[in-house]
Amino acid sequence: MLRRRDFLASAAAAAALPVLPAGVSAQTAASPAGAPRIPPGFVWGASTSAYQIEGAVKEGGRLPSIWDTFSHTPGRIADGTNGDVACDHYNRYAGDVDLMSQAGFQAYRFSIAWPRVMPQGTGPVNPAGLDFYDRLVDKLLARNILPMACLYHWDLPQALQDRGGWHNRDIANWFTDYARATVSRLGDRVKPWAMLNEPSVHAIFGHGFGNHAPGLTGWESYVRAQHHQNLAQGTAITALRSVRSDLKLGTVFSLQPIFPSSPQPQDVAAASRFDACWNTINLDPLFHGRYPAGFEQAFAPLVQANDMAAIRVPVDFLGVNYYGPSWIKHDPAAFLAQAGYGAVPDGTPRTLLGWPISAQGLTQVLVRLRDGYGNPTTFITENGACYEDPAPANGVVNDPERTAYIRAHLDACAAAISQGCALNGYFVWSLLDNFEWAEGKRRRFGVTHVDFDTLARTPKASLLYLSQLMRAQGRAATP
Ligand code: GCO
Repeated sequence: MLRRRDFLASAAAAAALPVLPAGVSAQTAASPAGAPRIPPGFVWGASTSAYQIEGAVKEGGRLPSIWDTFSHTPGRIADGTNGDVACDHYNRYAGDVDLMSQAGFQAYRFSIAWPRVMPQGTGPVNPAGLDFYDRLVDKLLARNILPMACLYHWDLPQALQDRGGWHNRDIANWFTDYARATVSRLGDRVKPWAMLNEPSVHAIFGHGFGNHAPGLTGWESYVRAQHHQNLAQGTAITALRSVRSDLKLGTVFSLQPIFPSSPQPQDVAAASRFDACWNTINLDPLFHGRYPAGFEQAFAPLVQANDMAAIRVPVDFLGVNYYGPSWIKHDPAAFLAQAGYGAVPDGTPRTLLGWPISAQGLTQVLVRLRDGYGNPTTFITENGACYEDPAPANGVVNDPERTAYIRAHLDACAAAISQGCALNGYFVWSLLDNFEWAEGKRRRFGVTHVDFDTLARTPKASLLYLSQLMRAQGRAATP
């Protein structure tokens, strides 16, 4: 566990390292001249998800989720690992909250594991499961960190998958019952609640490509999973409004600019279809009460009389997960509206996963929300990057590329705010190296290094950079 003195010692050591972007020293990083122009009142947070960090998959009455099943299926995870132990956050949460507090985070976005709270997915609540989140929330509040909970980050109880999962329309009610039980217990202390994490990504990868749990494939499967997530999200928001009046209810979408991989008309058209399937398949139903133009027919067999009204509900905030843009080409073999990943322009910087980097794209996404969706109150609920990190040395991991990535994206946040976008905060993905889904533990996104043998936590230079900024901004925010 990281103690305050160790943390400060690491910080001092890191300040001597050339970790900051060119022209920005450790001292100037936190100064008004060197820092992104983020206004006072901005919320600085860190983000995680349950299956990726908690471990303890058999403790406290938890039963398997679809990710337990999937990760234990040979060949599904690149390095053969699973989330059985992950970061053991279930048992080490107190140290992790201390770490956040020492770094200066003001908020923490985590997810609740449905299979802890309702192990069978429906029916009786498991008190021991909720007790864990009770302890976590109390610890956060004791450290003056605002909890933001997400009710679903892809870990569906396996028992519900066995009943059809997101293909079964009943899931709107199953999810709402689970949401109501969880919020009834924690809503006295947790106010911001996100319903779903990235429904389009869960539909595309989990129910279309099949490279994520539950490993289902094909267009029909994708459409069903997408519509029923939209419906569950709206139904739950409406139900939670009557649980308490002081809740802030929202949801989290992955949004990104989509570009055609060539000026050919068929690639331009494919990019537009992919944009619908990734971005507006979430945005249009929630904010406008309709599916994107050209997709109404595909969804028509599933949409019942009151569905679109149930989905179009007011939200108090929108969480935006942003990593980078995609370039798309026409691909007759692609299950997703014949749109597939195409060539990325030469010279485009990329992360270790090959994901193109464009900080400007983050500003574009927020401007799109401003112009097309009523400029909702937003938080960047995930932003971060995967790189090959060196081993810890002198109590720190030197990750200059991740630090530069974060800095550039904070500048993009500042640009969006200056253009009138209602952006209220930034949650870095992720607090900890974790179980990165199909990539397993070999791909790291953390601002804190986790040794998966000893489970020791070591700050990365990117965390120290953020810490400097947060402390400087925090001071600025305090009159
Ligand atoms: C997502 C998920 C996260 C991932 C992160 C990096 O955006 O895919 O919300 O759980 O770990 O994005 O891939």
